[in-house]
Amino acid sequence: MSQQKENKASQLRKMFKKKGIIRIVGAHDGLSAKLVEKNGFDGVWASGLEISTSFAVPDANILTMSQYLEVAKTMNDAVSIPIVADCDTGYGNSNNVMYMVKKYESAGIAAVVIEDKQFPKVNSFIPGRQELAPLSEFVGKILAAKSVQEHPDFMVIARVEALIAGWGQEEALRRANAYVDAGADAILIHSKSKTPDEIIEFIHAWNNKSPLVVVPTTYSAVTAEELEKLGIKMVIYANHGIRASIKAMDMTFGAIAAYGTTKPIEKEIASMEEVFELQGMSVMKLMEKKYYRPQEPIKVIIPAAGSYEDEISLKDIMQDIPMPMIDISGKSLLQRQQETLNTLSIQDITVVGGHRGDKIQLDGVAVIQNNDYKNTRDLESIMCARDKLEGKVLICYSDILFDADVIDKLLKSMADISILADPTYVERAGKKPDMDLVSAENPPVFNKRRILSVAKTNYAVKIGTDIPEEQRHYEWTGITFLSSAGTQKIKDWYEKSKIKYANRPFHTAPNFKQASLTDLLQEMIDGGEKVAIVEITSGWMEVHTMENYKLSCELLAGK
Ligand code: SPV
Ligand code: MG
Repeated sequence: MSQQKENKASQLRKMFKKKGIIRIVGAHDGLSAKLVEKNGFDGVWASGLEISTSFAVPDANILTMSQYLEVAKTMNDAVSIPIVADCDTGYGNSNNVMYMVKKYESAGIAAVVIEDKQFPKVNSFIPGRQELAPLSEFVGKILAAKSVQEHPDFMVIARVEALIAGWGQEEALRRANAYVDAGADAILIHSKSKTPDEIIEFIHAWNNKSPLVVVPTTYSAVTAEELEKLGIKMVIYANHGIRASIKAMDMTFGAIAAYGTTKPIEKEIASMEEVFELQGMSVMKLMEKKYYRPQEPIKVIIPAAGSYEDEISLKDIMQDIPMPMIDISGKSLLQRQQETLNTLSIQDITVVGGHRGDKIQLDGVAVIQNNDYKNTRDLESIMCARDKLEGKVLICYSDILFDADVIDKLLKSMADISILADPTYVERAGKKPDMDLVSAENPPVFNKRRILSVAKTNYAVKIGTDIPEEQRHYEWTGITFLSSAGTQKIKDWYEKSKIKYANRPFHTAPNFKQASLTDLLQEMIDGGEKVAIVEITSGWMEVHTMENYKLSCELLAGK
């Protein structure tokens, strides 16, 4: 846990107790508040005028309390300096004031300022309708506000609008006195005069009865130093942020409209680096290094070295084209595989070529050559991509088309080694003698033509082309998923078996060099490793024969 930070109300209180003037600046969102802090000011004024303007509505209580509060909260979250919130008249009567104080204080706002005008107020610089509330009513609001605050350092500042409304010095003093007597922590004496004269007159008469706050919007020539000398405790530059941004945006948009390009104004506006810095991107990056544990990326290995010489129907097309590059209705098979994998955020794809491997090319796909492809089969091709056999790996044959959801289902498997298998092979069995089949610990449950997935994890007992008829439960799709531990196991068993079976038949292979992945998996199963079956009944097809090829072209036409 981070160290307990000082309450912002206490932070502000300390400033009020210390010597020197407090300077705060108006803002209307997290960004403008951050710029106030960046420039070294003591606090942020959550200005009613700025917030209203940012919504493009008049500063006349058009927005609701919760809208103002939401923005004040955003500002408070964006900065480490205190927020002094402009709460207009308190959004109603004393009941509304009590609710407002509770909400603002619990949101971490250091102080609220309420003004003694009638609800709904209008901005003090709008001529006409500057109606003051009766003194006693406003005293009631201050008493109400002070009665509900939780922390003694939270401040309620009373804003006297008598000079704005033209009621004169005497009324201003009468009110200020009454408000401080009711418990106000400071008085904001507001003026729309072009000079500070009436403020100075008030200060002298006030005689430091409580801290004074001013908003020198109309008497802007006065300096903070002069105000400090006069005894002012806090000065609010109330609306300069929004006015500056209006001008900057308007000029920028006008220039873009006029030039038809943003080039001439690029140097006039904040760079993207400044934008990122203000967002807190550099802090986020630091935190990311510390805490972010990204999902381990999945690598894909596609063994694609074979020439399909034994597949008479494809022999002609395959003579000059490797399987990954075969065109399926306008896109190569590999591109279709890549697009599907990319939808699952899988980008790291390596193809191991052999026969016409020079022709395998696709942006974003790495290609490795199995130079001994004529004497080897897919296991050796997979091992050519040894560098990629690290962490989570998906191994997929080059002649398989698949839907993203079946891969997604496979990737959810918690087993170290998982194969994607289809039990509906029964209907297609017999058509292809070299079909890779799987015999399972728990055969799939058939009820007429409906199939139930076996609920618990099912494991392969046998895998390969040589499974006796009565034990054939699934067709293997040619797709395998390995966890990090699974990848390590594959490598370990490969090395072990290579020595053990050198120049000897290896399951269905006449020798180890000509082994398939299924031979290695069978060796592993026999040695006690678990190969989990992830069952699917659709969402994949192989492009293994001319018949398959034509069907895939038909199915994917226009896609
Ligand atoms: C505000 O910023 O909303 C104020 C100060 O109330 S002023 O607009 O100067 O009255
Ligand atoms: Mg205001």
